[in-house]
Amino acid sequence: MLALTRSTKLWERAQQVLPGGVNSPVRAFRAVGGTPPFIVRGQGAILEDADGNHYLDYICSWGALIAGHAHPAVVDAVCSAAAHGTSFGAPTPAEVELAELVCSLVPSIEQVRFVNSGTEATMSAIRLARAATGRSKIVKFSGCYHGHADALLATAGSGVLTLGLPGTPGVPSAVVADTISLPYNLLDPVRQVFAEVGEQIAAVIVEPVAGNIGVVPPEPGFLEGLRELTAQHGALLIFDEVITGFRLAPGGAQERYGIMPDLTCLGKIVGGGLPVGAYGGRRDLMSLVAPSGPVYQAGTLSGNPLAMAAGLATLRLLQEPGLYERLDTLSQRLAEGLRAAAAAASLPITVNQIGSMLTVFFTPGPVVDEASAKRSDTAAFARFHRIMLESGIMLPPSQFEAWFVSLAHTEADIERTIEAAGAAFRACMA
Ligand code: KE4
Repeated sequence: MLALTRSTKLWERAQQVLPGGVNSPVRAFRAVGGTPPFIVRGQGAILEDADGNHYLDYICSWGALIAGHAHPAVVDAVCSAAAHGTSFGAPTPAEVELAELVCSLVPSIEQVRFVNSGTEATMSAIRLARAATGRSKIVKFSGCYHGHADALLATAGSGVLTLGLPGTPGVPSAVVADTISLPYNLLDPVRQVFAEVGEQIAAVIVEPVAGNIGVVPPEPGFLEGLRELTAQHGALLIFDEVITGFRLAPGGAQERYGIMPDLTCLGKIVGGGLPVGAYGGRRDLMSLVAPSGPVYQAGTLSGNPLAMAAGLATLRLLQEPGLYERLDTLSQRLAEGLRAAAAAASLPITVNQIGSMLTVFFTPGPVVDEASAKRSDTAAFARFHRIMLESGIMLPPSQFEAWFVSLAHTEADIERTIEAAGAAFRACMA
């Protein structure tokens, strides 16, 4: 049994002063039960909690820490930047350097604007798409999560799906009236909607690989179909690559699948663990953003030197040849090992894995959209999560999230995880 004395005391204090004791719902362990360990430090792939327990980490700050925790290059860059001041509210060299690097890496991005979260990135991209097309309707996909901007909380994934929340309390129905939510991985409903109201659709926003249903890769032809339909009807295609950006390839999912969206949203890795989001795309679109154009969007701390330093250090680390192949190899081994361990325990699971992101669904599958993901046995997942935590392995506390492998994970970590999962699967079946 984990000793969580200090975490328990912190948890009691936290719930007095923070809603649900957290600053983001999924961290509260509501879906898996128990007291969330309070983390005091991370090093590489290892987290340490307030009671001195250590965990092999597959949350990786929900995907941001692809280089692992406290990577020396990132820490040095942030400390050096901090020594010269944390924010000036004025242009700085670092934001130009990071923007140039992002534009060189992401195929569709000719110009980029930094913001402070993935939510800000998608919210701004939607506003830009509506301004550029003069249209109001937005198509999204059930189970995909694009942050908590009002218009995008309809049938969202991640914490909304995890907690079974009605998607949009507090959001006036008028705000989501222009949001059309369709099943992921099906083109016919998209064709139907375009046939009916295509001239009113400003954009289709999609996670090119869904991470917030749990990991659900696009079926062959799905992304290509969205590209064709949006081009055919004068709507924009927005790739929300907050998770997949710089994870699935240097140029993200759009490089891996060879699809050019009109706008791309970024977050997580681009900030190296500090608060950075970004949206970018074709120059003719981005030139509409204030002050070069009329579409207003702003932010006091956007592009601040610390966050830019962390992002630059992280993206530069990812330039080393062979890193993405290593991440893919380790993650494929993990996925295969989990499948074999569950089969040995006669436990029907589905493991969806692509690049260094994966999810173990407690259902025979296949899992290709929100509806099939929701067939998962979330109680079994909760038992599995608890047993793995007791074994010193920190998994995302939700059936509907992605596990992430970082550059700090080793072959030995993967084998340890597979072995622990085998024991946990057997215990789940007992
Ligand atoms: P943030 O506003 O949390 O930086 O980004 C929102 C967002 C946008 N788009 C995608 C594809 C995302 O995955 C996210 C945020 N991801 C969740 C977990 N999958 C963040 C974890 C949390 O909410 O605490």
